[in-house]
Amino acid sequence: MKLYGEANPAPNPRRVRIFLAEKGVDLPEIAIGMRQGGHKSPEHKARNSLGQVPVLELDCGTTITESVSICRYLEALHPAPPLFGRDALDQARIDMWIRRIEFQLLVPIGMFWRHAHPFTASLLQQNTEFGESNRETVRRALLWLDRELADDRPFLAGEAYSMADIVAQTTIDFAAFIGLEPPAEAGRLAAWRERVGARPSAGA
Ligand SMILES: N[C@@H](CCC(=O)N[C@@H](CS)C(=O)NCC(=O)O)C(=O)O
Repeated sequence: MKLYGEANPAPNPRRVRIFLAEKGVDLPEIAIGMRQGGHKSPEHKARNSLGQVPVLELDCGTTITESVSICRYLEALHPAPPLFGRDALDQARIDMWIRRIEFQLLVPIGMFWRHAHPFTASLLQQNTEFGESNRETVRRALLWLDRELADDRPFLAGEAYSMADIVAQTTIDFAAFIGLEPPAEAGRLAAWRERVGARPSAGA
């Protein structure tokens, strides 16, 4: 089994590294070299036609190309500790939070990154006005998330740390890296970030 990824701050490969660290599973990652365009090489596109990372390549040559799907596969191989839920309700809540973070937060963060950030300016035709408009969308989404944590539950989907926390942590850390820091008044979100950031897996 081979894992293709990229060093931080790339958020999606980091999801898999944090997941593996939480599981205590050693699966070294092969860095694809995004800055050199390695993810768009014919060799990598044969693994993932979208030219993205992470990719998990099985020994039979089959590839899994979505970070959450890779983690679900690894969860089946290494069930303990469970990071996708112990029972039906846990599983549904974790799935719900993964989808909410991806749609409410990751989409506008991605749009800001693609259309307003100087780093990506040479990679595509930017619409900076549209890109900048996502700054406010992200801010509102982070404040919404802060309100959602008002019941003081320790983790996003409830009492137990889960894949939902990994998705949110990597997304929000990336947002901060590109200049979209959570608003200062989002105190519950800050406390949650500190909690997940203190786990040894956060260094992955
Ligand atoms: N939904 C995919 C997204 C993967 C993704 O966008 N990866 C980024 C790196 S963090 C990438 O490869 N970007 C290059 C591109 O989209 O061309 C997943 O979760 O694995």
